[in-house]
Amino acid sequence: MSHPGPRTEPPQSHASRRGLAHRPARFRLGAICGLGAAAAALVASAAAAAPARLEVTGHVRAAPPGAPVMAGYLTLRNPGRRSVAITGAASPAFARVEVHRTVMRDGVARMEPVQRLEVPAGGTVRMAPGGMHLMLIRPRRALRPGETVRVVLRFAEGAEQAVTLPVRRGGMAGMEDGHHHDGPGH
Ligand SMILES: [Cu+2]
Repeated sequence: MSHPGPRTEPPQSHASRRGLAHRPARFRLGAICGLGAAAAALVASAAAAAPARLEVTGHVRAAPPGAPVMAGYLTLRNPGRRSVAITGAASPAFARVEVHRTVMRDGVARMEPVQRLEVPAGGTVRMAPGGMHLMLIRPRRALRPGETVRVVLRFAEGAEQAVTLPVRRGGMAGMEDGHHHDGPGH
């Protein structure tokens, strides 16, 4: 499995960026800033107003500066009576966030996206190196141990929950840490 990395960014995003530059700058910028603020407010209010579905602890593992990806590990406990499914995640500190799992295939460890992570009623799902993890793709700036990262988890029914994770140095580096894993030879 592969996810778009820095080298595989769809050409359309360059095209649309170029397209924007040709339109009336003042109007466009206003529209974009307005949209951004509205979207941020929506995320904030949704995360604040909705009761938390899961009890979440965890951390983001520190990576060398310049690393294109970082790995986060969550423990997700569902105290409710209904199963909760995570179908997406995002963070203001990263271009993209995906849920991945590391699997062995033909004797080779590979990572693949998890589209739907089910936390059963009364159950706990633990992410761990070599297994499930949050793949935090393209940090917007270097994150040092001691800093925190805000991650918003998106659930199947559309609700969201924000969690704040500390950046921590952690044990031995796994294959999730600090290097890109698209295609062969990377
Ligand atoms: Cu991964």
